[in-house]
Amino acid sequence: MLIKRAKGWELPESKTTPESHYLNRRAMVRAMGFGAASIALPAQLMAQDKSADPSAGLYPGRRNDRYGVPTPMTAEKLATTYNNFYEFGTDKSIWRDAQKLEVRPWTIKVGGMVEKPFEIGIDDLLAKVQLEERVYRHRCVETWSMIVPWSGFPVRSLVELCKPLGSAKFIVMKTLSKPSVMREQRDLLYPWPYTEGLAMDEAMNDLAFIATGLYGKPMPKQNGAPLRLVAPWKYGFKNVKSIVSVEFTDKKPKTFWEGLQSSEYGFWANVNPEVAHPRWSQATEKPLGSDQRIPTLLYNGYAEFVAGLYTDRKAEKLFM
Ligand SMILES: Nc1nc2c(c(=O)[nH]1)N[C@H]1C(S)=C(S)[C@@H](COP(=O)(O)O)O[C@H]1N2
Ligand SMILES: [Mo]
Repeated sequence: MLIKRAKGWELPESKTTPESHYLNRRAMVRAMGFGAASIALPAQLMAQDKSADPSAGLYPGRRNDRYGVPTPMTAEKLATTYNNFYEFGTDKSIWRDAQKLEVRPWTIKVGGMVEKPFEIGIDDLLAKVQLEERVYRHRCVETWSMIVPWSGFPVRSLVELCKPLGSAKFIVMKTLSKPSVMREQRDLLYPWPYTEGLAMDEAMNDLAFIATGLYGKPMPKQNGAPLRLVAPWKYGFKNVKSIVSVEFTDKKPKTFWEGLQSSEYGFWANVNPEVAHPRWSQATEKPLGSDQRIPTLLYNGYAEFVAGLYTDRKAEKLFM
């Protein structure tokens, strides 16, 4: 997203090749404090790794096909090693650094225009919702795309738990602030913390999802553990990761990317192949792992579910 390095989104595919499983395993072994000898015991390691996350047994959620099951699914290895998570760095290969993020205990603060502000731990939240799995398209504004199975629950379930006032018009979500681990947060040129939001009717739409898992497992840290937004009809930057704050307001929030470059990134950010980014076309996209570009679809292929949200908003910049 390329403020400092205008051509970063054009990285040749050779530079975006994912790390091998071998490296992945090594990082895990190191993280767990075992020596090289343990590499011979992957099954045992996997077992220990699972028990390390108290929510591991909840995954995968039960598959919900109502919004389609797009294909082909992106390889797990690619989706978990090619990431945008600027808190850890501005290139795509932050997955190793992101392992330093501690996701337990994890508390989400609920406030703003609600009946009563409160805090809730991630495992208490997971106990209050019904997890399901949805296979969604993801379209980054930089023109790469993927299709992945998220586990999680509708944003609507979160809203209902939060009990916003009837006068609330937007839900705003923010990422953790932790410059000691999220090193890029020391760069004060960025309007940290990463902030995103939805209008209330968007948040209540069936498609709007809070993902807590990916590929049938708890959310990898690099993908936004322990919970992140997924609004698949919008450009990927709406999908704020590692959420610690949920607020309700009657004023349109200023989002992270708007704060950085409001001429290029807006609040609505709905996918539209006919509306170019000021610096590049949005007509096509490159699925991760593919050499071929494919046409991009209006609302990223979800028009039948969401187009109605915008019929009375024609005056807004809906597609940036
Ligand atoms: N906190 C935070 N959330 C974020 C980002 C980020 O840099 N920081 N990048 C966004 C962008 S641009 C995209 S495309 C997606 C990428 O999600 P993925 O790494 O799981 O594919 O996360 C979004 N959420
Ligand atoms: Mo993105």
